[in-house]
Amino acid sequence: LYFLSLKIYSLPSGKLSPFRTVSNLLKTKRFSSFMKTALYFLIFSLAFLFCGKIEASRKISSINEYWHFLCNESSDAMNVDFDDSTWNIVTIPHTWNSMDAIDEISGYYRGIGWYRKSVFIPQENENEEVTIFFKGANQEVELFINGQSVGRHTGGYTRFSFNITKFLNFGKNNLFAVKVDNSHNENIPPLSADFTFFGGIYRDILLIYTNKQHISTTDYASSGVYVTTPEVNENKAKVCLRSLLTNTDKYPKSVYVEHTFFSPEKEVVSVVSKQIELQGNSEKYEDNQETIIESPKLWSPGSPHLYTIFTRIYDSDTKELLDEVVEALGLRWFEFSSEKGFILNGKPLKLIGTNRHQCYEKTGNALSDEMHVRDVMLLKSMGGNFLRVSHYPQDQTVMEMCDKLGIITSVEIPIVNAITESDDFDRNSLHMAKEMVFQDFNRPSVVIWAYMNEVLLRLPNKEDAIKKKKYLTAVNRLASEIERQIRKDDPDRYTLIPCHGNFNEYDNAGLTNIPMLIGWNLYQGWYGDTFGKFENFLDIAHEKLPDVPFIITEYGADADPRLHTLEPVRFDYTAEYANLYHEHYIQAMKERSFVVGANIWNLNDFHSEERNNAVPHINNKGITTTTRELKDTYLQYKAMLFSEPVVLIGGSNWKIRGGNAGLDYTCRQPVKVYSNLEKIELFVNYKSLGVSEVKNNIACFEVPFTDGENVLEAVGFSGDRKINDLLKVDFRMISYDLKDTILPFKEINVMLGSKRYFEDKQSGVIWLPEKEYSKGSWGYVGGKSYVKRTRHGTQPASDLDILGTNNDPVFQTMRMGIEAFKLDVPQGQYTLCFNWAELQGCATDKLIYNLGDDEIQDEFSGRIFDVIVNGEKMIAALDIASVYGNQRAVMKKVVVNVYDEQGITIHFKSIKGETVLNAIRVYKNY
Ligand code: GCB
Ligand code: CA
Repeated sequence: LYFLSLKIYSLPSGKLSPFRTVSNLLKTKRFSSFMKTALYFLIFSLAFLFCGKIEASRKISSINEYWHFLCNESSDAMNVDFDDSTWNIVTIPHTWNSMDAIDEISGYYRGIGWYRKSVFIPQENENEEVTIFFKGANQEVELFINGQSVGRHTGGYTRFSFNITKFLNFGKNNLFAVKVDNSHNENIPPLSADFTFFGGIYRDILLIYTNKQHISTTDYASSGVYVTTPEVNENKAKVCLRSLLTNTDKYPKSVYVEHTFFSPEKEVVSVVSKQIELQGNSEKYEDNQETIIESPKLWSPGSPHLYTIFTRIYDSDTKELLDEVVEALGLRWFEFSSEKGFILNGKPLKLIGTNRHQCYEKTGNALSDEMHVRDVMLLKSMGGNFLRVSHYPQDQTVMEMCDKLGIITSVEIPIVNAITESDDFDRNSLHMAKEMVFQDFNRPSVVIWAYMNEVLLRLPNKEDAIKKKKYLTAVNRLASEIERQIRKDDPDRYTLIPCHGNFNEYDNAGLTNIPMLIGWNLYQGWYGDTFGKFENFLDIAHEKLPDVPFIITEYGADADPRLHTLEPVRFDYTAEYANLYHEHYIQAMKERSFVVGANIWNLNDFHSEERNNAVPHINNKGITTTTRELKDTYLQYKAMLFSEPVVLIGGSNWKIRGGNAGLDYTCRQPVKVYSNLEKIELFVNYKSLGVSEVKNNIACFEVPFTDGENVLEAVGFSGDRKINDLLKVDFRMISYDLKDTILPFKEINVMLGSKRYFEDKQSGVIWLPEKEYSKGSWGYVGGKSYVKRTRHGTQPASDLDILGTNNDPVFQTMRMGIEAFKLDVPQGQYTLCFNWAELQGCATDKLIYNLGDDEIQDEFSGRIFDVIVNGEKMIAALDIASVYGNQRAVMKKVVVNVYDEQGITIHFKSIKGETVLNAIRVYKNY
C-alpha cells in the first residue's frame, strides 16, 4: 500500500505534484512525527480508495526455468524447428562442470553448451520494449531468438543485456537459444587461475518490459542511473544523479524525470524533477540533476543506513508513469592514507575481512541468491567489515548484501597471473573494467576497483631478457590504460593492484606506481619460509613505498576440515597449523598501523580443479568449508572482531577424536577456547578444569578426555552475564594394554608415517598417528616416514590425488622399509584392512600456485614384498605400482584368528626395494 500510494501521489500535476507539496510540508519542523504518520496514513488510504488499477511501469521477471540443455556443440541448435526433445531439462543458475571438476579424471569440460527455451510473449506487451538481462554466464555467449542472432557477450563474471524487442513475435511463443562457451581463449581474462572456470549460465536471466520511453537498460547492463556524492559531511550531502534515457519511438516526447529520495526510515527527504524533451529514437539521453540532503544519516559498517532513490519518468501530457528504477544510496566519505589508514566518515577503521569465491560443494558456481546471502552474513557475523570480491565481480545479491550489512568492498576484474599481448585482450579487459565500474557504481560498499591479480606470477619469457622486457612493458601499458579509464569513469574511488610477494618484480615493472593502493598476497610460512618472514616483508615494503597505503589482499593456509594434529608443521593441511599461521599473522598486522586492511584467503574452501592437496580439486584455505562449516580460524577472528561477548570452543567440527589412554584412563589433548572476555572456565563432563586467562583471544586447556561421549562447556562472564559454549566430543580411547578388560579392544585405525589424525566423516571413524610398537600395545617395527622434498624444504605428506578413495590423507603418508606391525590383542577373530597407495615415482605436473614448492623426486625403481600374518603368507609378491598403478588406493582385507597369547604380528618381507605400509585398520570380529 505504501509504495503503491507513493506512485500515485508522486504523479506530477502541473509544476508541483501533490506529493511534493506534502513532502515539503512534512519537512517543516512544526510537524510532529505523530502528525506525520497520521497524515501519511490518511493520504495513502485515500489514494488506495480513489485509485482503481495501478499499472506497473516496468515489469521484471526471471526466465530461469525449463531450459533444454546440451553439453556439446550443435551447428543448428539456434533454429526454431530444431528437435531438442532428447536434451536434458535444467534450471538456471546452472553449470555443466559441477561434477567433472571434482572427479578423478584430470580436466573438466571446456567447450560449448546450448540452452533452448520457448518463451511466450503476450500480445498486450506489443507496444513495449523488452530487454533480456543475463547476470552472468561463463564465458562467451551468443543469444539467438527465433533463429536470428541477437548479440554476443564476452567475459564470464559481469552482467550483460540486449534489447530484444525487434526479434520477438508478440502473442506467440519465441524460441530463445543461447550458445555458451567456456573454452580457453587467450584473449579473454582470466587465462589461468587457481579456481575452476565453471561453464554455463550460472546466474539469473531476467526479462524487463518497459515503455518505449524508459531509463536505459543497455548501458553496460547498469541501472541507467548513476549516483555520485561529491560532498558528504555530518551536516549535508550533495547527491548528483546522471540518468540515461531512451526513447525507441520515432516521435519525440516530453517527459518528467523525477527523483524521490527516501530516508532510511522511509520518509521522503527530497524530490527533484525536470521536464525534458526526449527526441525520437534517442538511445542514451543524459539528464543530470542534483539535490542536497540535510543532516544525512551516514552509512558505515556499524550502521549501514540506506536511503532509496526512486527515479521515475512521466509523460508530461498524460501524467502517466512511464518508467521507474529504484537504487539504494549510502552516504559516506572516505580516504586511504599510508599514515592514518582507512578513514570512514572522519574516523579510522581497520579493514579486516576475507576474500570470497562464489562456489559451493557439488554446485560449482551455480548458487541461489540465498546461498550468496548466507556467505555475506557469515562474514558479517564474524565481525568482518571488509570483503575483497575476488577475483571477479560477483552476483548482484552479494553486492546488495554488502550495502545492507555494511561491508566495505574491493571489486576486481579477472585478470589473473598473466596477460596476452594482444589488442583483443586489452579491449576485453577494458570492457570488463567498464562493466564492473558501471554495474556497481552506486554501491556505498564499494571503495576500491582492482585489477591484475598477481599478474607477474607467470612470466612467459623468463629466460629471454628482451621478450621479458617487452612483456613487462605490455603489462605496464595495459595497467596504465585500465587505471586511466577507471579513474575517468569513477574519480571518487580508489584503485588497487594485488601483487604476489615478490616486491622487486612489481616495483621494477613500475606497477607499484600505477594504482592508488597496493595489495600484497602473502603466504610466508605456507608455500615456504617461516611466519616471521611475513612481517619482514611488510616492514621492507613499507620502507620502500612509505606513501602508498597497502592492504594484505590475501594470506592463508590450507586446512582439510578432517585433519588434525598435536604437532603442527607447514603443509600438513591440519586445522592446528592453519590456526598457528593466523595467530601469527593477526599479531603482526595489529602491531603495524600502516597495514590499512587485510583480507583472509578465503572465506570458504573453493574449487580449483588442477589442485591435488589433501582434498583434491579444492583449495582448503577457507575459514569455512565448501559447505560453510566453521573452522577454528573463523572462531578465532570472531573472538577478535565481534562486538558482542564471544565464547567459542575450538575444534567445533572435530566431533570424533581418539588416542591412547594413560594409566588413569584419560587421554590429554589441547583444546583452545576463543573469546573476547578476560577469563574462561572449562568444564569437562560437568567438572571444572579450572580457569584460564584469555591471551590474544585464546584460552588454552589440556583436556583429559575419557572414552565415549565428553561434554565440554566453556564459561566466561561479561559483567554478570554468563556466556558459554558447549561441545560434545565422541572420544575413541585405546588402552595401553590391548588385553585390558576394563577398556576392551574394539578397533584401531593407524596412518603410518603420520603425525596427523583423520576424521572420516563419511563412516564415522578416527584414524590415529603411528607409534612405535611396545610390549602389550601396538605399533610399527622399523622403517622411516615418507617425506616429500621440495625446493623450500620438506613436507610431511604427499598431496597426490589418490584415486579410488575420498580419504586421500589416509594414503598420503607411509612408512617405508617397515619390518612389522604388531598388536598384542587378546584371542579372537580380527579383520585387518591394509591400505596402500604408491606415492613414489609418480610423475606430477608443476603447479604454479605452489610457488616452487613442487615435489623433487627421489630415485625409485619399484618394490615387491610379501605380507605375512602370524607366520602365514597372506599376500604374496605384492607389486602395487605395476599391478594397480601409482597413487591408487589399494585396500586388502585379511581375516585372522588369534589364539592364546599370540597377538597379531604382520611381517613385511622385501623381494625388491623397500617394503611399505600407508595405513592399517584392525577390528575385532568376535
Ligand atoms: C594466490 C592467488 C589465489 C590463490 C592463492 C593460493 O596468491 O591470488 O588465487 O588461490 O594464492 O591459495 O595459493
Ligand atoms: Ca575432472
